[in-house]
Amino acid sequence: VSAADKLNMCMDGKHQITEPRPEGQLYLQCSPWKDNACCTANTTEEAHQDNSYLYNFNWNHCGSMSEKCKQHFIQDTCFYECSPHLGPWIQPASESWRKERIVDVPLCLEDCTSWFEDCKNDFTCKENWHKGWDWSTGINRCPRDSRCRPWTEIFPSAQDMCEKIWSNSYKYTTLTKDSGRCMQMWFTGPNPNRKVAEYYLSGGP
Ligand code: FOL
Repeated sequence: VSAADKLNMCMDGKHQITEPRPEGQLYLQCSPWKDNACCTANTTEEAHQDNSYLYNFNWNHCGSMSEKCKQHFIQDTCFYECSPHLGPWIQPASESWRKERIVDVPLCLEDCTSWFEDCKNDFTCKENWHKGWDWSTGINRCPRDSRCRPWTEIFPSAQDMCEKIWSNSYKYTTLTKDSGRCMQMWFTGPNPNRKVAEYYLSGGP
């Protein structure tokens, strides 16, 4: 894949489309990606549902997740499914459900810390949400050996959460949005992440 292509491409995941395209109807929290996206309108509607068909993933595996926490997981889903500027961080994946994944995407400090702050009073049972669930009922439940515990016992810091929850999809950074050198999960207006990808493709720090 050439550098020019890496600037605007979709990962070969479970739901992403082959090439980015405008999609006028993206739902609610995913609407910032409407001018150029790797997701469909259907995917973005599903992203806002509990136990959606995307991954049958149950946010409420330790009692119901707080609304403010859930908003960040919805935003993460929008970012993961819709982003056309993840090229520099796309790697082959070893899971059965996707051919490619993202690794070490430098996440802006504000997005990681606000996510952690809004979830830190919730409960969970696992630090890696990609693997090791009990799927016997069709949605993920905590396995017998993983009890529900306060969020901060599983994730002592924002860094732990952002990096570990999706097996290092994200890298924690102290870079702020105004740096132009970190990826933003939350933005309004034109996608600021294109320039960030451009920076990393042209050699980075
Ligand atoms: N968000 C971000 N930023 N990065 C991601 O990689 C990501 N991935 C998902 C959602 N948002 C993301 C997908 N989540 C399973 C669990 C979670 C999941 C997708 C699939 C799952 O089926 N886990 C099985 C193992 C399956 C396998 O590896 O073959 C399990 O053991 O629990």
